[in-house]
Amino acid sequence: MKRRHFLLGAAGALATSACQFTWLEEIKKTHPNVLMLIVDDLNDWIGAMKGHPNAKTPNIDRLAKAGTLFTNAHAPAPICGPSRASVMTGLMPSSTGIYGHIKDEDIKRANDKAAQSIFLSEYFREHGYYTAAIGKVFHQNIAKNSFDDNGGRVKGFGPHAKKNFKWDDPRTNTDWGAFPAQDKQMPDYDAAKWTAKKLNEHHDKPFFIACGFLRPHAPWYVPQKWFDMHPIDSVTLPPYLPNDLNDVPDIAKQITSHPMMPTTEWAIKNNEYKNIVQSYLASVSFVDSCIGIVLDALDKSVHANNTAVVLWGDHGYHIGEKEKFAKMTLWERATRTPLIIKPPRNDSSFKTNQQTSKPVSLLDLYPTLVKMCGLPENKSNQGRNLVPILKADDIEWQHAAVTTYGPNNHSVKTERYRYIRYENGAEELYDHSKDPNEWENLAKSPEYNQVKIKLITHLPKENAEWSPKSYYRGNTYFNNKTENAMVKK
Ligand SMILES: [Ca+2]
Ligand SMILES: [Ca+2]
Repeated sequence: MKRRHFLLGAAGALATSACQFTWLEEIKKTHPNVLMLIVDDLNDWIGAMKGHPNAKTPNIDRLAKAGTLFTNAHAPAPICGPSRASVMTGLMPSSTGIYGHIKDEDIKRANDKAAQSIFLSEYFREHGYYTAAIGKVFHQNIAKNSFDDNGGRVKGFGPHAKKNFKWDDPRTNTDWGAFPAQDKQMPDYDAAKWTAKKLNEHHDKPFFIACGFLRPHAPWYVPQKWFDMHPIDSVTLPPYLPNDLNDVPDIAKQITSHPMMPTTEWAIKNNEYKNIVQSYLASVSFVDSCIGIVLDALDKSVHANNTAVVLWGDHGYHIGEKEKFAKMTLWERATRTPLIIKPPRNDSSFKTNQQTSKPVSLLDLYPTLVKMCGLPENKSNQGRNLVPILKADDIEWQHAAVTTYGPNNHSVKTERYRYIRYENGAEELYDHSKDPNEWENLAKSPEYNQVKIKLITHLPKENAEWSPKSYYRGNTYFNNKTENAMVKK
């Protein structure tokens, strides 16, 4: 258990109570605190990313200015369970076989590779950090013993109206409307307050504190004042192309079929499209205010100068684009999510007020935070250390961001292109330099053959079998995958 004494070893015999404070200050210069903020189902509708002209997120925007905003960051998987498992284990879904949801306690039982993993928080704890978390960090909660202190998570996604307002299907949380009356009735508000309190405490070790917010995950219920911030008459609809799916392969339609969700045609016909856009914008503004509570607490605390802050959404979300209100696709709307890394203020080697369009993955968080905090590399990490980008954006970066949705269905995103290849060999290709909405599938155009050959080199070399511990039952394609994995078990 050499690792457990990593920081203590560095301090040597100095750790007497009289000089403990100075000792801790010294330790934190090379081993800063980490505050990790996770926002469920957050797409690029934040002010700093200009994903929607009506987005109002002053707190997330000020965090972005204080560090680096990755405008081309993508989830390892476009669905909560595998995306979070990937961030916390540092392993790709194509290595762990976690393609669908998974119970927290089953992550390390998914397959042999997953069993070897050390959760990000455990790695920090093993190297002398105090760790604490609240809310939705893993898919369900906070995996048992994965943090020293566990503030828990309320069941579900917050208070629910007695009767759904607009959409009522027991297979989904999807519904929208102004509810409940006050912010303090929302679990995200409590999570922010709990985290603020932790930041106000003295800690005798560097800390790693995580806070997992639920909004803008559906139901899009937040108090009326957040709807008032986005008056319905001022709401702009996102770019929408009817019949956009006419040029995608059948398998793309199969894996992205979500029969429990409203379709865009339904929303237009029932005059609900603007209401849904408004409720998602309101949910984002609400969660932004909770993030503000935490950031204000950090700013006022003794930890203000030696704490790195990282904010990420676990994947994006379609708000009507490509005929759906859903995540769970390999397209830009579902893979792209905000990633902000703010360095500790007392380390001037990092850039602030920087935006980068280099393609990166949330998988890169583990090795990046380990490096930022002066811990030894975890050799099993499959992501990339982003610290060189945090120090200068003009470096060479030949990498692509890979998103996986089901075994051997992958999307590769570079600065210019998105290439998708499904398990049956079907393909899509989009050129973002002229088609940021991914409307025109160029995969069959011969002039792009050379481009495709290059993009294919980024596909994962390993495609683990679907783990019998993982499950997703939402459409025929995934129902069959889940059932087959169970039978094989
Ligand atoms: Ca999610
Ligand atoms: Ca199309």
